[in-house]
Amino acid sequence: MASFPNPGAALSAPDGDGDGIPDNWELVHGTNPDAADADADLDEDGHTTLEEYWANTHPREASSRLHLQALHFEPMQGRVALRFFAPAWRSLTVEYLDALGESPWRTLTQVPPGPVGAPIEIVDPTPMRPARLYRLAVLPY
Ligand SMILES: [Ca+2]
Ligand SMILES: [Ca+2]
Ligand SMILES: [Ca+2]
Repeated sequence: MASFPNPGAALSAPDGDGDGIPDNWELVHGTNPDAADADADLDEDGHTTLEEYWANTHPREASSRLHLQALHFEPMQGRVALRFFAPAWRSLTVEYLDALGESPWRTLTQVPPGPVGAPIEIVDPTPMRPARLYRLAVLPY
């Protein structure tokens, strides 16, 4: 599960069509800076272009999307490993809940922004429970 907090008015780069995505990002990624098309999902990866901008993934490559894999390794003695691709220049937090409806989400770890996107694998130090929900949150930058 991935979530995308609204970066709101923090954006200062020019955004000619007012769709929340700066012109320069649209030009680099092949979307139209003159048409508000933030809701489009050009590569049909399940994420809108606005979500892809927040996650700094590519809106025209379906393999480029923010997603979280949970893995269970036997040698890890009941620990859960999480694998995801951290896009360049975005801060992420990995959060969890132990039951649906619990609140708020708790932080498992934070991933600081870096210049190069990189695959990340972390291990939840808590022994595996009957249920635990994880999500990736992209932080405003
Ligand atoms: Ca725009
Ligand atoms: Ca997409
Ligand atoms: Ca994509």
